[in-house]
Amino acid sequence: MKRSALLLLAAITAFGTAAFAGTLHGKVSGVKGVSVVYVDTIAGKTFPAATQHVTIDQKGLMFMPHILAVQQGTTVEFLNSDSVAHNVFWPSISGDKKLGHNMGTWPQGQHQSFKFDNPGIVPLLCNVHPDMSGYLIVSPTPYFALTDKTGAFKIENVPDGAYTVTAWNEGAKSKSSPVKVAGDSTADFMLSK
Ligand SMILES: [Cu+2]
Repeated sequence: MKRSALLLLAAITAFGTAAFAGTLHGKVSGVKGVSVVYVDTIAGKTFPAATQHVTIDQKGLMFMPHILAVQQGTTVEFLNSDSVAHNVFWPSISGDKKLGHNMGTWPQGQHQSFKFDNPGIVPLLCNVHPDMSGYLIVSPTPYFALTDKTGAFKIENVPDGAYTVTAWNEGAKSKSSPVKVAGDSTADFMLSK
């Protein structure tokens, strides 16, 4: 009797860990180019600190990549690969000017690092070259993805639950929607200016 109860408990536990997460996929439409989709802040939930470093290059008078998404707390290394000096600054994060910052200006082959502890949309600019722009999306959760050029996205391994999911595109207003994840789930977004 006791042994069968233990076996049942083991079976439930094994089934539970396998079943309580899924892939969230869908499509962002109404816009051109790459969009970013991320699960917004989850009340009462924290995540292991992001230890990964990522690089944004300034090459050919462009930010490369033009759009990058990272988890909150990630350190970004801003590299200059051009023969001219570049600057990196952002006037705000998600419109909050208090979070604006100027990294300074540096020559070819050098880089400067910044740890992004505040989530939000970081519009990257260079005050030497007004035509240069890039976007860093700092996601408050590890559940984020870039879309492909058709707008399709896939966020893997999202635990079952009710979330607010936000879709961002540089040419449109961001949109946030309540999304219920139960195993493999879908969420579609229609963005407009
Ligand atoms: Cu520049």
